[in-house]
Amino acid sequence: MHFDIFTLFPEVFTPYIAVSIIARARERGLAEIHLHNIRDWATDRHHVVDDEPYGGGGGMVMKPEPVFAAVESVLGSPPRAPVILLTPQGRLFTQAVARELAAFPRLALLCGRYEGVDERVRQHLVTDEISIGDYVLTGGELAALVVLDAVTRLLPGVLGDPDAPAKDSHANGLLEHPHYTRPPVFRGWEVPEVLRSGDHARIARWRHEQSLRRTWERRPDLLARAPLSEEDHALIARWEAERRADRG
Ligand code: 6GU
Repeated sequence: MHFDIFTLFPEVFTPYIAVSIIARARERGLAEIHLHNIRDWATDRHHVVDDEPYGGGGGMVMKPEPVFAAVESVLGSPPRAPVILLTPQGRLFTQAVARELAAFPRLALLCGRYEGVDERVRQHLVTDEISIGDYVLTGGELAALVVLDAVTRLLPGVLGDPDAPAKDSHANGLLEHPHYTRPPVFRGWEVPEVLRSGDHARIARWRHEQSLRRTWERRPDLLARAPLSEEDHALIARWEAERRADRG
């Protein structure tokens, strides 16, 4: 995967992409990350990249010329990759969107700043708009890092265990089961017996049930879309009955 990141703050990305799984993906040639400072394409003496909004109202808007010049000089005109604007007005980023993006050979991530980006950038340059949640950040940089991270770890060969993405929270529409490691007893708190039993079928059943229970308790909104078996539905019906009984 080839990422082109367009930003006014490339230095934000450098430390994160230099460590851990992203760094390893780059070293192995599985991910290429190119940072482009939009300010480098401002042609005036002071390299101005923002201006006041037409119609007034305060705040600053990113000018269209440097953004178009940056993206078109790197990706051609029209751009030969999806151009994704990170904005709180975009479609919500989910694991399904991460999987969708991981299928492209190349992606451009455009980080908005200030109060916004000139509308002509959205209309005539951008092909997709993504938000990472219903809250407001000061710019798209953190959102671009979120997208970069979530997509990179899905690329074939990036994670040591090729089955790892299938086990992630959200991969099957459910949250993950609890995890434990040594010691078997910590401050008197024991690791559940089933996990030390060596009975793989029992462990798999326990994990699935925990995963279902957690999702039911914490994120019931996810259950509506998760692929559930007859047994899952029966378990949930039992928990709901218990809950009603508890509430008397
Ligand atoms: Cl992509 N950008 C900004 N500025 N704020 C956000 C966001 C993006 N996603 C959630 N909040």
